[in-house]
Amino acid sequence: MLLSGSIGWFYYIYVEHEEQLLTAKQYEKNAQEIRMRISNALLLKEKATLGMALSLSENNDLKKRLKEKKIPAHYYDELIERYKNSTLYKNIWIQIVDKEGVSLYRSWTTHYGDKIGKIREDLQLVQKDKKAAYSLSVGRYDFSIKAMVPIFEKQNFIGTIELISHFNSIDKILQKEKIESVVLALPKVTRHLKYPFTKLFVKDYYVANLAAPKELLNFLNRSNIAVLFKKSYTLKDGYLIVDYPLFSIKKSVIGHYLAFEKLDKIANKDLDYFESKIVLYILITLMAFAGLINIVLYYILREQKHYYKNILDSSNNIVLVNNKKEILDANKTFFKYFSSCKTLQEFREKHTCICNFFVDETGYLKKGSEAYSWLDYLLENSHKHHKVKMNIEGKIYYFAVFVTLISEEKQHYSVIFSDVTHEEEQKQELEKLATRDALTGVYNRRYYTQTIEKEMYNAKRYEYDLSLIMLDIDYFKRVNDVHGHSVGDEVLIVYSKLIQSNLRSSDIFCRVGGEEFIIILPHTNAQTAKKIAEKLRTSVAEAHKILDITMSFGVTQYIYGEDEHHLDTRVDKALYKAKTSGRNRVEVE
Ligand code: GH3
Ligand code: MG
Ligand code: MG
Repeated sequence: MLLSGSIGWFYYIYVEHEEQLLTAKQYEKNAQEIRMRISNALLLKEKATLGMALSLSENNDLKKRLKEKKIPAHYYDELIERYKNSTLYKNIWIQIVDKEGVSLYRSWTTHYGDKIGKIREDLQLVQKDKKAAYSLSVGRYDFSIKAMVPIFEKQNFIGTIELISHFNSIDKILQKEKIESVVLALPKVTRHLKYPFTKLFVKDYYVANLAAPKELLNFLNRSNIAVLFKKSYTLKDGYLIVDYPLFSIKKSVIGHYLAFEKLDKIANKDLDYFESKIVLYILITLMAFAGLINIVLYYILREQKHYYKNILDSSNNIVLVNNKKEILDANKTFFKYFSSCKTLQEFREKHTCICNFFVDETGYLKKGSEAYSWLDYLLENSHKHHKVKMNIEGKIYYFAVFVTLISEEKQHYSVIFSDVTHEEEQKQELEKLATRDALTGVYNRRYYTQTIEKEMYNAKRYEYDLSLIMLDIDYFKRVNDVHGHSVGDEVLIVYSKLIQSNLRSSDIFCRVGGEEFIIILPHTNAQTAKKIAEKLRTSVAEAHKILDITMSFGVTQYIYGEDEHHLDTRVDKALYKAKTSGRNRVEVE
């Protein structure tokens, strides 16, 4: 009694505790990943801007003008344009500062002549050390990423060139992963701003990224912001909020990169981890229990049969004593499940084997044949863990099964079935969450990536055609802008239903981005896929649901042996072609 009570208690405490621990671990893992992304994006940007600043610092005309302390407004526009065209960075600004720290030229304004060196400690340091550096800092105009390079003429220090870029591009990189950003400058530096570039503020904090979503700014206005900086991550308003402190060149915190990831996106809990923990726990309890049974049976089986019966009856698990042919004994719990039978005798008369209740499904124990039964299989694979799905009187149960030999001579075994229905259902729910998109219910990007790989492998191996259709709503941004985000969401839901209803059961429909979808079509060539896409296109264009919308479609067929990247690029290209040649079209590549 005491034993099974404590096992049951241990069970619930353990699993519940594990679940909480798991969720916390998952959040921590996501938070770390996000911080890594921010850090990488910043580093890349800093290095690139530094490279550009270095090349500019060698410009002779610039040196000459710097010495003369006269650079006309917009003088370097053309040069900057050239940089923009030949690099990935479309938003760069330059500032040229003389050796006294006076700004002589700013590419974004005609204001100059102020002593910027006074408020910018990063600039002071470069002027003093005469070494190139990159930093994050707040000046009169913005909180941004800066690369500063000292300029020399014949060994003499004559000034500094500074290349500036914004957090916007980093924000964009993160957005691709569905992570929203709000970049804040602390109040103590925000006060340096005279002409704030974004004109966005929350409380006394300057917002340094133009695309900071309004709803998040409203949320921050309502929140105690400083609390967010104290924790590795915060869960609030359906978001996982991750803080990445931004340091000045002197290593003091001057701002914070706050990343927001929707919690429903993180439904992808680490299933394997979850499962292995449950199984481990089951194995430990069952082994302990089975071991105990062995000992009990060994010593007192004959003399004190009632004693061992008591122990077994008090267990929450079904405990059976079997030989290879039939059940010889069963504890009370057995009759809780098989309640239509009052005695073992009755059960044996009605059912030849408990295995008749097994549901034959992959991942679960099978009934086997007379020559090689489920019990044989269990005995031969006792090092593995086993689960069985049973349909008992119309109700589905899942059990972990454990078998142990109790008498070699008689070939008696004890078989324990431990009910794990709750855990299995929870796992299945998690699995569903992990593969389905929360808004539309269609498969998500994670599922797409897993599936396309498998489909490509099978198509090549069994030599069948495989095609992809990529679709994207036309001018969807306008829908959001004009009618609001919730109408946009509604459109996504209704139209993905419409698409799904037009597909065959073998087609796999996935939402791979905001309003981008991919359909995997096994056993389909490009010609047929094009016809299907054309059918989808007309049914969308003629649906008139919520709003009149159209979609553009890209179609491509898998070429045996190519990798996923090539396939994705081609279907993307086809979609791009459909977009650029007028939208509401199907294009094949
Ligand atoms: P195009 O014809 O070139 O595709 O134009 P577009 O306006 O559709 O351009 P784009 O594909 O770049 O726009 C995607 C927009 O989709 C941006 C974003 O506001 C919106 N969006 C992305 N995900 C969601 C979502 O889950 N809900 C809503 N309502 N809007 C979303
Ligand atoms: Mg679009
Ligand atoms: Mg799009």
